[in-house]
Amino acid sequence: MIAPPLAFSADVAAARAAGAPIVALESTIITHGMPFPANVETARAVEAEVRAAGAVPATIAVTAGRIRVGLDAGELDALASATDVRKLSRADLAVALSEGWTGATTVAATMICARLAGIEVFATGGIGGVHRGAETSFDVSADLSELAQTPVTVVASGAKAILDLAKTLEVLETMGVPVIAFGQDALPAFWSRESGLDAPLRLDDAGAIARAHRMRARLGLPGGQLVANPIPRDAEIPAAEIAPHITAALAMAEREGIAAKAVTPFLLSEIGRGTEGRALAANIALVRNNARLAARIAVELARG
Ligand code: PSU
Repeated sequence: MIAPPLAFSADVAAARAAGAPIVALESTIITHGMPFPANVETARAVEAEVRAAGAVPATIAVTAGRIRVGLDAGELDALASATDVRKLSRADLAVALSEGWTGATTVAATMICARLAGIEVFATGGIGGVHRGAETSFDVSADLSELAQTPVTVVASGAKAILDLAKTLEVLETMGVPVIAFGQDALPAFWSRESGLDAPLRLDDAGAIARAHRMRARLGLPGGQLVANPIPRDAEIPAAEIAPHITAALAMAEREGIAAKAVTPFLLSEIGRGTEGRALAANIALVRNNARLAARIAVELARG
């Protein structure tokens, strides 16, 4: 088999050689999820959280026909300020590489790249899922089927609350994806700690999550785990408070005919505007918190 086109940063290459803990980070949140310069400041802060917890961050993106695993500060700046970066999911990855495009990886594509790079844990903000109205639009994120087939533990604050969370949970259950709430029974809802739904599973420490990850491998089960980590209390926007902003943004997306890959970035940006930046501040706090937990899980996995 010809090796996949991976290019490791010096840091990540050294961590791999030493068997040190590594946490994968995605790049769509940088290019399509947050405005400049908050995006690059957040990317740097998230990497710092991973390092502070004793692991090495590996931000993943695609440039010049290669999967970049680990970006240096200059590369991170360039990606964050570029305006022509494509959003790459599973379906786009091979074409983007064979055509030499510059692309940011979604949760699905980052999971694929992390597995190729031998990285078992990945932190993000919120996964994609079943969009509201999916019964007519059929808009279901490829993140869900990726969780069912690629063995990476993904730490997120649940699925984004712009989605239909009940349908998202149903699809994950059908596909056999463990949805594990961290430290509480409730499924978190991205900007809010509670969604009104309970998560099917709950674990209370990083070691237990690492043991469950290893057990899936021993059982020969394909796919990963979704760890649903609630946003820190002091950064939370209660569900009732964010709900009208979500409704308004969804109505505007409908009026403007926003579809497919453009939906999530449009909604995040509109909700950011509607809440005068509070939603963005919450998004930053939750992704940093997820990076901390992912690093603790990576440290436990590296212990063996
Ligand atoms: N988490 C965030 N912001 C984001 C994302 C995650 O806090 O923008 C990105 C991830 O890359 C995820 C994508 O895969 O949103 C979901 O997009 P879609 O709904 O089009 O599948």
